Amino acid sequence: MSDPRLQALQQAVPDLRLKTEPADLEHYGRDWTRRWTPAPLAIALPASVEEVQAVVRWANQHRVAIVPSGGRTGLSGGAVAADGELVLSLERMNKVLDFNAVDRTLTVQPGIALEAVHNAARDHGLVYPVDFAARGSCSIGGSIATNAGGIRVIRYGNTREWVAGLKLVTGSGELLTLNRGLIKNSSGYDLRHLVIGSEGTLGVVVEATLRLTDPPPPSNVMLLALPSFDVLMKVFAAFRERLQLEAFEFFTDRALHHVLAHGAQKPFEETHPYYVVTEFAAGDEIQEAAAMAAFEACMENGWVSDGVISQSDAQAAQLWRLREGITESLARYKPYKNDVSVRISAMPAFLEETQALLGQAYPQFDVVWFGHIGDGNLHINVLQPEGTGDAEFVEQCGHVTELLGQTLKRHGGSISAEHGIGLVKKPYLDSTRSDEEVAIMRGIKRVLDPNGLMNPGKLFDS
Ligand code: 2HG
Ligand code: ZN
Repeated sequence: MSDPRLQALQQAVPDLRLKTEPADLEHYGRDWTRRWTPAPLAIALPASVEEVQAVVRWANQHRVAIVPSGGRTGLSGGAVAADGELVLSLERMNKVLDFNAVDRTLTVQPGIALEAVHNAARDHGLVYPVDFAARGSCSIGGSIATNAGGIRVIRYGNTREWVAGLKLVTGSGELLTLNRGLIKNSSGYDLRHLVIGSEGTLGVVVEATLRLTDPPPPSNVMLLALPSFDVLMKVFAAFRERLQLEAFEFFTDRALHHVLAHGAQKPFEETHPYYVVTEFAAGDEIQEAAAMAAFEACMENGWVSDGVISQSDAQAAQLWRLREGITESLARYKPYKNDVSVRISAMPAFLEETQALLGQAYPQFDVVWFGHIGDGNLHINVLQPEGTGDAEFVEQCGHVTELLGQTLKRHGGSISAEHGIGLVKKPYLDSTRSDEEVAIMRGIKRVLDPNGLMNPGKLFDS
């Protein structure tokens, strides 16, 4: 460790674990975006809040930028360290600190995986209902930093709804204890909510108190085949008005093609252009009859061409794999990702316009559509055509995102629904946020991070 700044850090915090091996810099310097070459200064792996504070104070003394780092499963480049930053990995701070049965809260360190939170809640007969495919690898701190959504937002809302308290080490090294697990707290600005979704630009989340809830009633999973795009919202309405939906997700035949190529089991003999996976409460005969009524209404109207309902947990998991396996099945193509949202009511017009626009501008692209229809959130993955170079592809995809941004502006949508802005969507933030809003965000950052050291260059340029 020849860098004098790192020597000073080790001296200031003798027990701090530091890594500087090239393989570590490579591993901790990137997230799932894979588009930037990792080049961090070093990796710090603190084991306590005090160590985090000491690292941040050192960073202020030496003006070293910090990239807070969880599971690095992000898809917007929010956890990339490609410019001599210190990666502050929270992976050693991964414990459950407290369970409170009366408050129904779980207090955890930020580096704990989402799945470990699920398991800890289940051990106490409760659930933490935020859920998505990266559950095994992502950290709770990262999910707070992006206000992650996932597959059950339609029923339970985003991460924001479930964070009852936070501890934050600010960019100047102060420790803030925000909201302390209170349900009601009408005492001015709720700084907790400012931190949620701030992508590590205001400080480091070092502890979270999460709300838990009752386990959901027994449910069924149904896979539906749809003949066309324009019936999608009709099918959604038919199911939502009859059933308590836990999830309502869609994907295209192209998405299914990739998941099947990745080892999933083919659901229907025939192929269909669109598919829906929906999960709903099905604990009794009334609910089961309602599900059948929804299905039959869709069949009679010609909105659904085929369907299968899960008969066991194993089959439910198999059906879910068709949707949840999409991201992994596309990973080897290094797809360019878009994660956009509009109000549910604007979805039909937005979908139609966007499909036409992309078809016209880039007919050669393999565009894989899927997402959380029930939340107005679409994922549009563009795969790099053979023969198109990296630089050309990124430029074309930038143009795709510009077109999307213009369409989103017309429909009042957002350029990032649940993945965050990070580096990938930074040039397009103005499609969703006004200049005045961004100026206010910059001002807030200056208050909490006066030297601009917390994840600089992510979300916006300081
Ligand atoms: C999902 O909904 C995730 O599966 C990932 O948000 C989406 O890979 C994507 O574009
Ligand atoms: Zn998603």
